[in-house]
Amino acid sequence: MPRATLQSRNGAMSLPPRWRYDHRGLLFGDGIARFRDPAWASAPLPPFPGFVEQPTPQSPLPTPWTVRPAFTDHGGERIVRVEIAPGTSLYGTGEQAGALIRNGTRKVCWNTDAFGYHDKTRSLYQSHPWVLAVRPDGTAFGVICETTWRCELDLASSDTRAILFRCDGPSPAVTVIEGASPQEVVQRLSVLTGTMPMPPLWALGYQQCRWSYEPADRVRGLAREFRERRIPCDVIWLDIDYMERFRCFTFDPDKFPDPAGLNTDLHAMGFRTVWMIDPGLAADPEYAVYKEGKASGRFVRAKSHERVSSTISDEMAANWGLKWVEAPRDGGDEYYGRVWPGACAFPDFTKKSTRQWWAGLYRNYVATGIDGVWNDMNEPAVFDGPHKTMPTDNFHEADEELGGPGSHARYHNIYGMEMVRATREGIMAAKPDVRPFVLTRANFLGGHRYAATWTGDNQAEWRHLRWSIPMVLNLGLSGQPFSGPDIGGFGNPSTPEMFAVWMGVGALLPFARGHKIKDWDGKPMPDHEPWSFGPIVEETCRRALVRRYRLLPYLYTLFDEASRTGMPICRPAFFADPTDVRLRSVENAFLLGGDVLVVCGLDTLGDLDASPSPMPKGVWREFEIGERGVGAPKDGERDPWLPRMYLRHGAAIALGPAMLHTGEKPMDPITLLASPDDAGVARGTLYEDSGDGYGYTRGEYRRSAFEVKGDATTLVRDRGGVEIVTLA
Ligand code: NBV
Repeated sequence: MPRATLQSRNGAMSLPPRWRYDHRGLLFGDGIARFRDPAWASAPLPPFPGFVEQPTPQSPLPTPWTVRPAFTDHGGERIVRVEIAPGTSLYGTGEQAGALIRNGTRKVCWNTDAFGYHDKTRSLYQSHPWVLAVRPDGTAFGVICETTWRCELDLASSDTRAILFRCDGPSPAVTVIEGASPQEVVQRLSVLTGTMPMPPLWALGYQQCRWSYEPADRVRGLAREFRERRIPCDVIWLDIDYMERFRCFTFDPDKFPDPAGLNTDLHAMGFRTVWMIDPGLAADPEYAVYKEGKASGRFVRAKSHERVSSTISDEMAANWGLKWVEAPRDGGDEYYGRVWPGACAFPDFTKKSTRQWWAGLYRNYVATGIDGVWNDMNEPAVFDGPHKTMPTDNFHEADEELGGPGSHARYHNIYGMEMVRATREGIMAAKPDVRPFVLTRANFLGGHRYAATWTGDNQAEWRHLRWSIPMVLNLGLSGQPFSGPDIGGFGNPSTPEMFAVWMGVGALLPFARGHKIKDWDGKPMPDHEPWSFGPIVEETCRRALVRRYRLLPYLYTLFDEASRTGMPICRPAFFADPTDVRLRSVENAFLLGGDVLVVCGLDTLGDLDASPSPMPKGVWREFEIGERGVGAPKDGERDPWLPRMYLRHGAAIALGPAMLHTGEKPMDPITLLASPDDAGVARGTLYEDSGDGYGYTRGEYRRSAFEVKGDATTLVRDRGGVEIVTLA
């Protein structure tokens, strides 16, 4: 029985609590058990929206079962305590800036528009009430606190021998996942929360964004410049300014008079386009989408109308040329919060009928040739709402599937997830033959089923560049394999060196997109394209992206693995050997899949004082990928700004040819890069399909496990042939 005292939210200490244990616990699958607070055992268990389906019990717990959560109430909160052995390393917790290892940190699951965030910021854009614990011997377990309410993950309590969850709302059920390794636990997590559906191949290409590329001819010019400069790029992004007065699903008639024509022109140059849609709909009776939503009662309702002063002042708004819409006076209990257009109403995505209505709005919109959708501000962010969102007593009509009607306090954390669920369904219905691509800022555990993500509004600072890696890694350990930072940093101008290094790292993360804020210090932000910093940085960016594009066959194989098994695409270095405790805090290096180790020099990451990080044991052979050549880098030929890449002993990976976009040519010829083991053999896997559509779900794919020995390989190619490069 733990004796530790508890610290409540306001910091006050109290007497040791009386802990309650669920002595029954039930097994829900291999190594997966669920526990309930005995004091709440007679209350019906609400569905947990993080799960693909609500799991059904299979049998009582096996003995021994070591991880048993304890429950108590304290200071108006429900508290769950899970004991950890000394030397246990903690990870997961979703999206959070700072160190990879989460011991000693606190995080609050409460989706927040966190512009200017840093490592002490408790709440970012997404909520993952999930902790992965790796024991000193390399075995692991994970804990899901099944709540959508505000919940603190306290890994820094005076009671350091435990993971604590402090939750609002009813006492949550707790699922514990046991595994022989962290890999096994993460894969078991995906049994419950699902896996990422296979994205289209183009979404693995480099993507260029800016708040905002406008008007349409600037977008065309940008596309031409990528091709003329021979810098690989697949996607151009359209941020909010393409809309007519920030009305979602509209196009500014002056700046974007012919969106279909723009999409056609970009497609002809081999680009795809992703366009932004926010949840806030201008409460303007003249605006068709709002009118339709109002007439059919689609919006979140208000109880009180608590207002705080707007984070975007009238003066800032005037500078940006915003003309606020005033809240209608006859709106009844419809909730209005101020976002870009002024007073906005917010669809209640917790209802299926509203999601269907929202999905339907995409039909004409994507018919203009839009390839993907970016849902931003979906925490939801509200400029004049308490804590930058809507009041917690707002009311959602939620379907029983999510738990039935309830307050915003209950549904806040899944608002963004339910929005992207609807968006995804809308694009799929509008374009049934292609795979949808949705990017979201807000999300919840399990939301990787609907959308990829980026790490929000980071800054052009060295520490933000460093945090890019652990942020992507912990998202991967929390079920979201498809993420990346704004390359170059969103806020502040980047320096040339920082931009080059960031491109080098970002090109090896799952989602690779450069993005930049509009203004800085009251002035328009200078350009941040790969060529904006002169020829030396441009050449580094080209080399970084050539690496990514030539790695695509391997990267796509990792996406296939993630979509089947839940294994992250980028994995922490300790995945190479979970028993090697030296690797537990390594965050300047990461594994791309199981075979490639990416190491960023700490000095290049701007951390001049740090001591060098350990490498995983065994032989890791360094390699470089150039436009034509592949092999061990020669001294003096390395680009000092780019991370080094190493191949695992006994592994072989498939590389494709250099290309300017994924649709330019087939992935042939294939180059097999091999790092033979002591017997002279290297092994690998290659997944191939048509890169889009659903043929792969009907068996139209090839997954080849292959071997390389000397000049011979078992990989069979129909066309193009295979070249073998062996690292000595
Ligand atoms: O739509 C403008 C920006 C966007 O560029 C950024 O990536 C988002 O995180 N958006 C936030 C709204 C304004 C933030 C100040």
